[in-house]
Order: sequence, then structure tokens, then C-alpha cells
Amino acid sequence: MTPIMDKQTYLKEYLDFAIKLSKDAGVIIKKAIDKRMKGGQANILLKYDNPSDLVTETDQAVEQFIKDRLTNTYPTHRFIGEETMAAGTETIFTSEPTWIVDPIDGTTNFVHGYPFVAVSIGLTIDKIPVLGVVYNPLLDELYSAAKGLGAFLNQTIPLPLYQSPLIDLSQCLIATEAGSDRSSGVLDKKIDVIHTLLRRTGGVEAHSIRATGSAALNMCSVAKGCVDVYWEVGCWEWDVTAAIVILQEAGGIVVSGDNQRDESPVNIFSRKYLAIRAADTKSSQLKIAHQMWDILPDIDASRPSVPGGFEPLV
Ligand code: 2AM
Ligand code: CA
Repeated sequence: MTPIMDKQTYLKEYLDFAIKLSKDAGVIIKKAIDKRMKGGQANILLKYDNPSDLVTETDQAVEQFIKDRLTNTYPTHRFIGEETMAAGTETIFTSEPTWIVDPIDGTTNFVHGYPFVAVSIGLTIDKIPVLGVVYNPLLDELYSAAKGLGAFLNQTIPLPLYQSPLIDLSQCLIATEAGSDRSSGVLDKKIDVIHTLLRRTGGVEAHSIRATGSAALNMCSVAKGCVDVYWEVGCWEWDVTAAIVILQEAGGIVVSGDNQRDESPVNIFSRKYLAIRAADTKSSQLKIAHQMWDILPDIDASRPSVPGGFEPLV
């Protein structure tokens, strides 16, 4: 970054770089899936010895590929990545430009060939998410955004695709996930929420529930406007940072997915996310958030502390 460049010019440079990087990473992911679907092995490992939390050698290879290119191109920038953290590196968050990367979001889908798999590349500057690229190489769908530059599908189609008033939670299509923490203290509460959302008697009787298996792609569906609400507890900053920028640039909001009723933009490290699609008024988005908060329980999703702390988005 040269000092004479204005903010939007260097964001555009970073965005072009991240789009190219996501596509090159997508080629590796696609090749690995094609090989697997022809009988090849995925070499599945269990993360943290958890049979519901899978990682493959492709996750690790793609993260290394992305990290190497980032380090070569922007040696002063910082990096937070899922597999790097899983290997024991401490997450340190500073005001420096920080790339937050999930090489494969939707690893369980990758293992099964279910086509909701994405590489997710986000960037924070001054601790604020400012850029996001989410690329699904199986469906060849690329979502991208940078702060102030808008959000796009496949670089040319402005998001959201669909827009209509947000009326009431009962008229919403809501994405959520089982997640990889299957302890009863977590899973039972999530299932209770889904039951309340669907149930007629004493419940919300919302239009329905969806789950793609990828936090990034769930949030991009909200950015598209084909899903109204996405709630998840348990995923991580690399699953959502890129998609948060895409959704915000598409007119949506992301607030905390716990029951504290905090209307400010979510802490990316909180592991609890509630995303609401674009609507004609902010108050209609907040109405839906409060309707969700009315039914959300307190679910434990603790994490190691993040040195450097967190400052809210603006
Ligand atoms: P992954 O495919 O990179 O593991 C599914 O709920 C989505 O959340 C996926 O995006 C998955 O990412 C992510 N995820 C990772 N760990 C999770 C956890 N402990 N609970 C819930 N979701 C998690
Ligand atoms: Ca992942």
C-alpha cells in the first residue's frame, strides 16, 4: 500500500487480490473433490478428537497455499486462519491489516460432496472488517465486498438479489446449524430453539428452517436475500468475517446471537451471530432481531481470550 493511495483505491487492490486468491484456492478444492468423487481418499482427520468436527489434508494444504501467497504479497500483514489456530498458534488481533481465512468452510460437505463448500477470505483494518470474499468452487459462485464499494455475486451482480419488506419472524426463512459441539448442553438448546421457531402452538411457526453446512454460505444467502435470518452459536471468526462484510454491504446487519439484546455490530470473536437481511427500514431488521432474542437461550461457546482485544465495527 502506498501512502498516496486513498482508502478505496487500496481496498480495491486488496479486493482484486483476494478474489484471484479465492479462485486459485477454489481450483485446488475442486480438484480434490473431483478426485474424491472418483474414489479417492479425503484423508479425514478429527479436529480436537471430535468425530463431528472434521478436517482433511486439503483444508491444511489450501490454508498453507493462501498463507504463503498472502505473506509473499503483503509481508507486513497479519494472518488468522482456522488450521493455523488448530495447529496451536495463538490468535492475536491488532490494528494492522489482518487476513482472517477459512480455507474450506463446510468441511463436512466437502467430505460428502454436498455442494456448499467455500473458501472464505476476510480482512480487518483497525480491527474493523473491511473486505470479504467467499467463493464456492463447486457452484462457481463468488461473493465479494469491500467497505463502501458494495457487495456482488460473481463480481457484477449487485446484492441483494431479492428485496421485500421484513414483516415478522413468522414470515421468515431462517438458517441455522447443528454445529460440531454435540454435547447435550449445547445441542439440546439449539434443537429447542428450532422447535420453538417451527412449532405452531406456543411457537413462532416461521416459514421454515435451512442449513447449508457452511456458515459463510448461510450468511451469503442472507446477503442474497433468499434467507431472511441466520443464527449460529459455535462457529468462529474465520467462518464469518468475510461474509459479515458482504452482508453489511448488501444492507444487512449482524448482531450478537446471544440473548443480551445488543443492537451494535457483532464482535467477530464472539462465536454467536445473528444475521438479518436487507430491508426497507433498520427498525424492521431490529424487530426481527428482538423476536429472535426473545427465544434465544444462553449457550456456552467459550474460547481462549484474544490478545489485542476487540473493538466494535463502525
Ligand atoms: P467448518 O466447515 O470450517 O468446520 C457449521 O455449523 C458451520 O460452522 C461450518 O461453517 C463450520 O465450519 C462451522 N463450525 C466450526 N466449528 C463449529 C462449532 N463448534 N459449532 C458450530 N459450527 C462450527
Ligand atoms: Ca474450515
